[in-house]
Amino acid sequence: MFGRMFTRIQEVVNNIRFYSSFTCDLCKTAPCGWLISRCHLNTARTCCNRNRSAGSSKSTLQSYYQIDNMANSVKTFVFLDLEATGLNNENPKITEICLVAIHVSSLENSVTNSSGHPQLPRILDKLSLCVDPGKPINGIASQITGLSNTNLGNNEKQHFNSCLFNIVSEFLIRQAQPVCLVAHNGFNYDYPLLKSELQQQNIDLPSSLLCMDSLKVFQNLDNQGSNVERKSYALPKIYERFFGEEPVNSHYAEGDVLTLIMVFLSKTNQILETVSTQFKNWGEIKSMY
Ligand code: DCM
Ligand code: MG
Repeated sequence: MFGRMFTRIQEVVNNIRFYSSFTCDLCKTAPCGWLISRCHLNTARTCCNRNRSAGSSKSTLQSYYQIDNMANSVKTFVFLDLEATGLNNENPKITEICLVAIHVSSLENSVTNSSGHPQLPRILDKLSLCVDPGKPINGIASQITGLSNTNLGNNEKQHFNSCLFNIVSEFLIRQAQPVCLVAHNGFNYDYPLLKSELQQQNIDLPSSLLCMDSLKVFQNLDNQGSNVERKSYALPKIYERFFGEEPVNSHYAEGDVLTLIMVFLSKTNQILETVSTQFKNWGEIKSMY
């Protein structure tokens, strides 16, 4: 608790030093001391001149602090994994989605076993659904996920539709707020793919929804220290390094989510201390295609 607070104070001081050394990205004027700040979507460094001229000084700064505060006070992490028909360059469609919601208190107070490894907390809220992608699943994707056009078709699974969107939305709304999504390689794969599917339905999640990419988080944690060794940040590899064995049910959405929760638990404190510097807002995520 005090650790998080101290790190936060250090971040604020560093941000003030960092931003005061730049010109404003929007009005291009010289820096104006402590009032230079990130815009509310974290995409530009904006200063008080611009805010004043736009007549929105207070509200822009307020929304910056609101979102920053949200990232510092996340109450629920929703771990997410998607399976799909293929990789990015194949304009994939989702075949399976899994979300597991864990309250921050269960992450902070996780129990360790006799070998000192964290134990999975009792899963309270979980959503796992398969989807008919409406296009061929590539051979490798089908082999690793155990999902084929035949078994999804025989089981009469529905396409990704507004009904699925409502289920996901309601699942997120039920959680203690603010919620932060966590996906491994999420900024490159899961979030853009989900965004593409939502765009095809002309719907979207709230742009203020927070999201993190655990692959980036683990890379950044290593780069902060002296460890510059080149190593794989694939989810099974991180799991193996920490737990000394292969994860089970890799490439099944639920299996990958449970593996992700375990690797998160292996570094809970460090991750929680850096949420405010690692998150994006859903509004910043671009669709995959
Ligand atoms: N994928 C693929 N080929 C691979 C690895 C993954 O087509 N060699 C696709 C299909 C998977 C999706 O990416 O459903 C998500 O990968 P993962 O199971 O690692 O979450
Ligand atoms: Mg997966």
